[in-house]
Amino acid sequence: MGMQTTFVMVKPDGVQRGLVGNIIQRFENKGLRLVALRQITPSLELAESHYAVHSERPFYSGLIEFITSGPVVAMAWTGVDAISVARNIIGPTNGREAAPGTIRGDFAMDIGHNIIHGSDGEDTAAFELGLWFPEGVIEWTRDAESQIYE
Ligand code: DAT
Ligand code: MG
Repeated sequence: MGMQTTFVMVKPDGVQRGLVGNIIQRFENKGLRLVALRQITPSLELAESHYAVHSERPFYSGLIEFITSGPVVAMAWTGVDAISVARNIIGPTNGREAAPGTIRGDFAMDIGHNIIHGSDGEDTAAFELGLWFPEGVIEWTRDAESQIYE
């Protein structure tokens, strides 16, 4: 158990369906802390780097075509065990098998168009954060009380 930062991305289907706000709300509600946020239509190069681990899979070309088809919202979230916590919020890959209450369980009916990506381990998270946020993330801690009064 320890503090981790994980990479999360709302895919083009999630952006087009207007689910970005709902998705961010779930991570905030859980207690994770948003440390980076960026909307971008991924270049072919960025998409291929991100999904390089799947380059030999039969679905790879469709996956690249999908992820470069429009804007995505890339985020970094920090918290204790943030990688597995985020994966639990997201749910398993196939939306039809994902339990209600998870993002994929609530919003997805497909395995490819499954709304959201989350890093699957520490090495993956480090790689993906460096890829999408080469400038690094924002160092901050929450202190709501001091913001309520001037
Ligand atoms: P996850 O996104 O749950 O970590 P993954 O890493 O195995 O899943 O696969 C990456 C993405 O590739 C996944 O979100 C959707 C797509 N994908 C995976 N398996 C697929 C399949 N059998 N057919 C079509 N797309 C698939
Ligand atoms: Mg994965």
